[in-house]
Amino acid sequence: MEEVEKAYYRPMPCDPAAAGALRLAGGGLHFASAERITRRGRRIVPAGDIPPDKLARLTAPRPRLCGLDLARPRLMGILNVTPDSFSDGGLHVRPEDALARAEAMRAEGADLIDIGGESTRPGAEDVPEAEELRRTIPVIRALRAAGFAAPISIDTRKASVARAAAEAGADLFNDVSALTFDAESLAFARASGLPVILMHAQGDPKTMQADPRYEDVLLDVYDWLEARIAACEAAGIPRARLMVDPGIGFGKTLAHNLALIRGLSLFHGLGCPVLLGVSRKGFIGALTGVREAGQRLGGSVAAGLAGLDQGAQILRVHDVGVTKQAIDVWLALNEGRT
Ligand code: HH2
Repeated sequence: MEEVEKAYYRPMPCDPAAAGALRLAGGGLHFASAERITRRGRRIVPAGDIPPDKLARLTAPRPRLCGLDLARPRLMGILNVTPDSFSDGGLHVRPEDALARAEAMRAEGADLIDIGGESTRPGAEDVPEAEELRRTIPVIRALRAAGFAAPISIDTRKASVARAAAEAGADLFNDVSALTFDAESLAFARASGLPVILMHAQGDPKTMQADPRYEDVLLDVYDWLEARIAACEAAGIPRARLMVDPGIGFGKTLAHNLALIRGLSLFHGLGCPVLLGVSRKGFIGALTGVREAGQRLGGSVAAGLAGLDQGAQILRVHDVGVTKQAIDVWLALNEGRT
């Protein structure tokens, strides 16, 4: 019997008044057609041609995340408490500085804060567990002690760090290894009940940019995330608790990163909220020649809005205030769509 080729459907956002327009993931964007993609080619089909189970995944409203309605875009402010992160390393190492930064991002419009104690920039070395705990936990404790009310996510690949962070008051587990780095992570994620961000990466930070290769980056990343969701479900973590992220810059060339951003709406087919992290990243430097990460604001905003055009529910950013301003204008221009 001839093997049936797997088909993927990328919803193509359109005017809400278009004939047959459906809401994308219960949010403000609509689609009336989709790109039907196989490993042999692509063609555009009406939304009515999408198989019902796949259409249901694309249209179902996403559950609230830590109380946040994901029908409109949300901002995750980055707080790296590391000496060596690629753009904000060393700035917020003391808990009082981290606290001030978190409060400032909140005031600028961050809906949640992502705290990381290990740089995962290309070439970064692993950080020992004790050191990562020492960097992150006092900051989370200080934030909660100060009455910081927004959700906090812990950006870590280690179950022990995620556990201690949750005990200190973190609400979300953001794992750039999608629960593959630490054998304990699946079990911890299940038992804790925390929402989890599953991010795609090829290889580990030390070597991931050496020579990344894919057959078709968009479809390969989709398949990988789909398999990670299946592994989570098999371990007792419901899909309703998961978010997905294509992992811009994690084992990807410039062409790979661009293909993932252009095709981002494909990932709604996984039935989970989509998070995009483009802020200040190397691909912006590669495109523009801007070497200083802190000077990549224009490119970060442009790439972030491209993600919103594809229905991304969460943007992970360093520059909260300016991105919030851009989102507010984007929302007004899309009025009736959002
Ligand atoms: N990017 C970085 C770290 N964590 N988490 C998710 N879910 N998505 C991302 O794109 C992502 C992430 C890398 O950026 P940054 O935290 O700014 O730098 P560093 O790893 O050097 O601390």
